[in-house]
Parts: sequence; structure tokens; C-alpha cells
Amino acid sequence: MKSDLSNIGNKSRIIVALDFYPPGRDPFKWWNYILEEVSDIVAGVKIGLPAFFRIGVEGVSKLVQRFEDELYFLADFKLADIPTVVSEEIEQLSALGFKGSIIHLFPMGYESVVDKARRLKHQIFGVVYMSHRGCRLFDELFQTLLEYALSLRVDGIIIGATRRNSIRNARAMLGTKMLILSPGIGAQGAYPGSALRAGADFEIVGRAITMSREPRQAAVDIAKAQVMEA
Ligand code: O7M
Repeated sequence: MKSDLSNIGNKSRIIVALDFYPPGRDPFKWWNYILEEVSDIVAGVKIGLPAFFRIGVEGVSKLVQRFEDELYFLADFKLADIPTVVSEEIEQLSALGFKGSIIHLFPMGYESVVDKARRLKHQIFGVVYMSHRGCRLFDELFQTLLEYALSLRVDGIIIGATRRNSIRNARAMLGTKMLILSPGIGAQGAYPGSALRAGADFEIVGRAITMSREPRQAAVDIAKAQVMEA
């Protein structure tokens, strides 16, 4: 049972995001195949609304049950409701077998959410800086959100791999206290390994693996790039 992302053993620092699948494929079969191909390479799998809409709670639950011994399952709903509702959502996601959830930090007031998650042994990751262009409020609020994440003592934060300087700054401020997860590798332009070298702990990779003709080879190549010297 993979329940702590800081303890992944001898694997790459990839978390594969299951959002997309090639046209004409059955999404459940494809994502099942992806996980068969890469489960010995990647540390975890991130699942959010796209997969929930495509394969339903039942499909997601089947994937979790099949692969939870090898993979860390991270729920990505970027939760941002009132604390009571977010706590309930985390309870449900935990019951489904997810070991961690991603939340937005800007609503603030989430101390009770983190307490609840601790009791459930469920890890919490807060979004601090997104990867896409034009997220102006994140530009302005980066420092505030980072300080809030630190005071809330979440297990980790999300900073886009497209924001290497911010990853460096966050790492300098956090020391080793928190994990940094970075999406934006491949399809969004950041190079495999670049976020790790800036101080991140994991790179979240979606389409570069899930839309590849050779998903296993794609994962192997990214894993190699992660351990290469800069
Ligand atoms: O590699 P991609 O671009 O196909 O997929 C990237 C994944 O990372 C996708 O699942 C996004 O939801 C997620 N992501 C971002 O791309 N940018 C962000 O700023 C934040 C996330 C994310 O995972 O937040 C938790």
C-alpha cells in the first residue's frame, strides 16, 4: 500500500496524470494499459475530473484496487469549498483508496481540513503556482500562498515546472519540510528533469506518457532525463 509519497522506494520521480487517451480508444482499457506499462517506473498516478467523467467512480475504483500496492494514488480535484465540505470530499476520496488530495489554498481557513486528513492518513497538497500563462493572481499571491502552505503544514505544494525560479525560491524557504510536485513537463514545454533540478521532488506528467505510441518508452526516457546531470 503506497500511502506516503515521500517514501516511494526505488522508482522514478514521475507521477503520471490520467486525463487523456488516444481518439478511438476505450479510456478505461487505455489507462489500465498505461498503468500496466509504467507501474514499475512511475511513483504515482494523478486522477481528476476528466477520468471521473470518462470512466466513473466505478472505473476509477477498479484502477485503484488493481494498482494500489504499486502506485501512490493522488486525487486532483483542486478542492476549494468551505472547510466542512472539503473535509467531507477528502473523506470520500480516502474511502475510494486515494492516499492524497490536491486542494486550492486561496480560500484559506483550512486547518480543520488538514486535521481531518491527518486522522485519515491522507496527504494534502496545496496549489501555490500554476503552470499556465496568464495566471496573474498566482503571480501576485505566490509568496502569500507559500507562507500559508507552510503555516498550514500541508504535506506538499504544487508549483508549475514552467516556473523554475519559483520552485527554487520555494525550496529555499521550505528546506526539506515539504514535497514540491511540478506539472508542465512535456506537453506544456518544460523539460523532463528541469523541475527536479530546480528543487522539486516529483514531476507530474500527463500527455507525454498517456498520448504516446510507446508509453513505457516515454516513461523510461523521462525517468532517465530526471537522473541526468544538468
Ligand atoms: O503533462 P500534461 O500537460 O498533459 O498534464 C499536466 C497535468 O498537471 C494535468 O493533469 C493538469 O491538471 C496538472 N496541472 C497542470 O498542468 N498545471 C498546474 O498548474 C497544476 C496541475 C496540477 O496537477 O495541479 C495539481
